[in-house]
Amino acid sequence: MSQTAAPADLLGRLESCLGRGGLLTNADDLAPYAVDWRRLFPGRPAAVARPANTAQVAAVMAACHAAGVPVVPQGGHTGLAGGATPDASGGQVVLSLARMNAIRRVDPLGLTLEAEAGCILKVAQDAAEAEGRLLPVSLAAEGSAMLGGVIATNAGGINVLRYGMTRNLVLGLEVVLADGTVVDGLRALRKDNAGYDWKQLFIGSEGTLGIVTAAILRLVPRPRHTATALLAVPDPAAALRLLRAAQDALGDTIQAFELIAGESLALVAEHAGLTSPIAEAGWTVLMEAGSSLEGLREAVETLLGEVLERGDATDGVLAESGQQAAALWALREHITEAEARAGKSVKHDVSVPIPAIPDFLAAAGEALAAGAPGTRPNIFGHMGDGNIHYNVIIGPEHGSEAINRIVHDTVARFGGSISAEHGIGQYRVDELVRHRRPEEMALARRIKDALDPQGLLNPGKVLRAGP
Ligand code: 2HG
Ligand code: ZN
Repeated sequence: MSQTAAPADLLGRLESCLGRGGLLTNADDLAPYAVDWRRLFPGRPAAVARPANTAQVAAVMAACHAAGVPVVPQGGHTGLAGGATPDASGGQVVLSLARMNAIRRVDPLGLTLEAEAGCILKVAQDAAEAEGRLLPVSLAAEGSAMLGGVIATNAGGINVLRYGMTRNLVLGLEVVLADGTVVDGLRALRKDNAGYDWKQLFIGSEGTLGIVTAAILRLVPRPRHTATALLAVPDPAAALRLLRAAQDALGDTIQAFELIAGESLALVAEHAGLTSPIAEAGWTVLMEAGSSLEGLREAVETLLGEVLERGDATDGVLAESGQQAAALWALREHITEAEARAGKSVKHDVSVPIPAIPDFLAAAGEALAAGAPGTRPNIFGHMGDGNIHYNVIIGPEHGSEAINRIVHDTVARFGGSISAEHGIGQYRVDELVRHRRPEEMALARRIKDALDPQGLLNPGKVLRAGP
């Protein structure tokens, strides 16, 4: 639906249900909600609704539904696919969940945390930590990302190989539907096989099927010991041999296994001023294991000795303290920012079956060199999950669509996905159509039509706008 302005009586109605400060309409106030942090997806909201509780979200949705006005839900604004910004019509209402930020309960024995959608991920992590527990969703944007967005995008991050995607951590969910109906599924149950597990529909739907207002998340016992190591490896195949050896030696204590290209560390050195403590290498692995049992460090030391001996790693450092571990992670966490400073880049958040990673990387490199000479790949990601951020820094002569196609077509050859963790947003809508089977797209459309028959929920995200 492409309206050009929200009707004035709708804005009056929203103001009366949200109270003073709950509705923003003047241009200066709207500006921060109009564009994503990378400033790639600018839009123009008609207004920004800032409800303070679920009843107000329901009232906003009911009013917009009655007026036929689209709603774009927004959390911490840290997404990379333009999923939370309005279009430029001036006819969409942004629904910010930022005021709904309460942590309602942490249960250290039942291992659950209940919080509202606007709660910042880091705040929720800290609340779990205060009880000796771990909320195991960890990503670079955790200081700003909000739980509602983390759930709506089924966020991934660095600990997926041990704990799964956000989807695996949501026990209960409360959502508001397009017409304002509140569906309360806030059950703190590990096992709940009663009927359809409908919450899974909303997790990862990027606000196109309903608004996440609160959730109960699964916590885990916080491992008492952590071992973090940075290793130089000769090539991605050696990194996979290292992964296999780490799986054999450390089992599921491995909680992060990140691959970083030499070029990525060079960008971090150049643009963020952080340098790696180990010798320059074509590829680097940052791995971390955690356990409450004694002997973890010794097991990691033995593993490192063996892989260095075999030549699967050529240099390495095992952090001696939490501070050193944080310094190793800082190298990884600054890649996105360093890339942004290096110029224009085209992001690819792809996954392939783990054993195929070396061949995929070689094939993508060849395809880019042939199809888009002069581009500079910035390759890093969650190798332990098969998820590579195959970003490409481009010059003015390069077109981003052509580069998307080159990388995504290579991904398709290896049976991969065009989005492992960032989602589709508006950025990948057309590529999704190219890469998913028509039956899968038709099924998605039937689900969308059933839950949002007027197409008012975040139109143009995930699926093309309109019927
Ligand atoms: C990460 O793994 C994030 O750091 C961001 O998913 C990736 O900047 C990117 O492309
Ligand atoms: Zn990532």
